[in-house]
Amino acid sequence: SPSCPDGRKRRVCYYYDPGISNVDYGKGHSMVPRRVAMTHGLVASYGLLNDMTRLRTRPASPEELLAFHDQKYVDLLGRLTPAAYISDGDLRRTAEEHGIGPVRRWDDGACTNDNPVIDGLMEYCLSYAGGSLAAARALCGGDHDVAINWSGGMHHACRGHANGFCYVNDIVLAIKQLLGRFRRVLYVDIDAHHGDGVEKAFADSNQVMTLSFHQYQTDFFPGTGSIDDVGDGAGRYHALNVPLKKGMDDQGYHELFKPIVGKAMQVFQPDAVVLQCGADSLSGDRLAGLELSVGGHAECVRYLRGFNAPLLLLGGGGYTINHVASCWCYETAVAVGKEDEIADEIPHHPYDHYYRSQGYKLQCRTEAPGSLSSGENKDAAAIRVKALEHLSA
Ligand code: V1P
Ligand code: CA
Ligand code: ZN
Repeated sequence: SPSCPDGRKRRVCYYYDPGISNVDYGKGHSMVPRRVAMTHGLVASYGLLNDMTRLRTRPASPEELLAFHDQKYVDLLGRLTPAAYISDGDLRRTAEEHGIGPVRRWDDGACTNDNPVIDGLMEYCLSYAGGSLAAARALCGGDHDVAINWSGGMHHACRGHANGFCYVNDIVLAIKQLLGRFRRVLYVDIDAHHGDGVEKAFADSNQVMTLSFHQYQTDFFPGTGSIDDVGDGAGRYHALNVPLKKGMDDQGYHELFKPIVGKAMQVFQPDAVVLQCGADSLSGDRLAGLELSVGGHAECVRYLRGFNAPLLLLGGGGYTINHVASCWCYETAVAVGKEDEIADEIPHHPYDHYYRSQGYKLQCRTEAPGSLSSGENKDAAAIRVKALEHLSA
């Protein structure tokens, strides 16, 4: 198959479980797992499946979750169904203690809970965690350079607690798997939200550096991840946070991303890289206010891929689902080195009605109009200086 634009070929593997299209967080919930099925539909319609090895879809086992999660929480996930939640008062209280339910509903039946009790909860968790574990194993085996799981990237989940739409933390599990083979792992998080669960899991480790770029302002979830939050103990300066103002566009973002990630690569010299590609940092997202274009978002993938370290690509947030699918499809093309060949016109396929509002175009080569683009933003420059200082400490 043809070589990549940078003259090097990448061996790419890809995980997709069609079961994701039946996962439903409830009416009116922002998280729509069907966006992963839409991504897969686009990837298939562009013929990109021919350029990747499809990973065998083996779900994780409950025991594999114990590498990070505690036994009580894993047992709870295994027992929790909507019916049991209603009929069993003890189970209901335990679930609520662990951040799941209550399924408060508006009059019209809309869900208002971040982490509702959903049908097939455990299957869903084992599927997306199994995907990230399989992807990590493929990189450990050394016969793939890039591994992709768009259903993963659930960065808020804690050891014994669901948080921010995330029930199990597939990223922590995958990084632990990678540490079996690689000495140092760099985690980069471009989701609009702070990657708090992953940061906390490795806060005292100097084998894992976590680096999150996120919208940061009062009232924006989860509220952590200030520039001064740098990890503790042996892990001091191995956690790095880049808080951003809403309205940040491609140009402003990359004036931070490239120097900071470049410096992290240089000083930390990771043996593997994990990139959480949350697509809620795209312009027009229903929850967040950053203004990246698909091209600007994918530039993060292109930039990190250029370092030639084993690379794990995961999904995450993303709430305007046609934009999410366009973005992750284009990033799949970047991973296999076909970004220059992919047509802007979306091929006919079963989900194409979702792309009507974007003129049936992927819109991967246009810059989003930003509001901070006139010259360098002062606050952003100060953040860059501080982050680079932390990396030289
Ligand atoms: O702000 C909160 C709640 C209110 N506090 C008690 C916590 N929740 C946010 C959660 C956002 C999660 C983002 C996940 C990710 O980083 C990774 C997958 O992208 C929240 C928001 C909001 N606007 O921030 N929940 C909801 N909106 C929500 C909307 C509809 C139905 C249920 C929840
Ligand atoms: Ca982030
Ligand atoms: Zn997010």
